[in-house]
Amino acid sequence: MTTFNQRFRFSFGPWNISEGGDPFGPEVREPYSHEKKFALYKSLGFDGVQFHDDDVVPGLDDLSAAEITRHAASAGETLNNEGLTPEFVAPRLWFAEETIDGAYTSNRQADRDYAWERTVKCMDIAKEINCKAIVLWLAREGSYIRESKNAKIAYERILETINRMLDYDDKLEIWIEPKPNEPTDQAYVPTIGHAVALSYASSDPARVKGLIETAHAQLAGLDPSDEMAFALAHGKLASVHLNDQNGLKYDQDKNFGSSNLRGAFNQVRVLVDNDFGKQGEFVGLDVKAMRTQAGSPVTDHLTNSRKTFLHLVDKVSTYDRDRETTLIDARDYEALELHVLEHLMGID
Ligand code: GLO
Ligand code: MG
Repeated sequence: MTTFNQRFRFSFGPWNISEGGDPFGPEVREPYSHEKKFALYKSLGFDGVQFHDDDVVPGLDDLSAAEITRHAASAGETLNNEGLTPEFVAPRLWFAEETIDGAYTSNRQADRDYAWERTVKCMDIAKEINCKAIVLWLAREGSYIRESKNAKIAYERILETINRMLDYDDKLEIWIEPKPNEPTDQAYVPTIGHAVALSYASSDPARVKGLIETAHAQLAGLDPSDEMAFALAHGKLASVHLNDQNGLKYDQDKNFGSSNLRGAFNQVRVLVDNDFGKQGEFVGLDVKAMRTQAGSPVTDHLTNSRKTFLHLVDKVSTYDRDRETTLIDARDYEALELHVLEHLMGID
């Protein structure tokens, strides 16, 4: 019997309801406005919205500070009316011409100036909509060819930006979302270990945390549940982007648990065992709809991933831990592995 644990709150970003365009072909579904997306959240079982800065204020590069504030205030009102919580705002530092070769780590001073101005706008927007965190997915902070940048200087620039942000606003938290590659060849801050090191090196470590995405850890060749455990051990797991990935290829954002159910079980287990969510953390799902899916809007990838998460919460609570202890004590890991697999297959 399914006994869903109600304490978890879920979130996603408007980009997770997409039209199916990929680098090889155009959109295949009708566009769906952000306002219409917000109206869907609650009925899909989601309470939190993740934003890019220009999801809140479209075209913000061409707007004055006053115009940005006005747009953000109205977006904040829409969220309030829908009863939704803005979980974070992320500066989109990978679209504009100034970010072609990176933002904070671009070799050009003018690009770095743009990146800082855009980050300030992002922080102002977050404040206006009552959002407590900025996510830094450092998309183009890395190199396409290794010799093009000085990595030591790049890391110093990232840390300097983090400190400037902490100075600019004394309440906001900064959550770093590590990823080892794509769109760059070698990304700076590829793992949560790098993010946590930056946190401790910063001027206010308590406000610098991490957001771990399943697929990003897998692309780095790491076990996502161990990455989460590392962040939890340092009190620095602010959020997650649960999804899945089938091997080392482009970032797939597959449905949670769809490729590696056992890996998903281990992620849910580490979150449940460490009370993730009890301080108000959201379970974020960064999943992408299949291009083959018809209709508008397509949302099954979100509801199915949420459902899988909750089924796995159930699996965690019904897992026979006494038997696990016995098998660990006997160091019979062959039997332990079968114990886990049988539990996942519903055989126990
Ligand atoms: C891409 C990232 C991206 C971020 C989002 C929020 O690989 O996962 O989707 O999560 O832009 O910063
Ligand atoms: Mg993500």
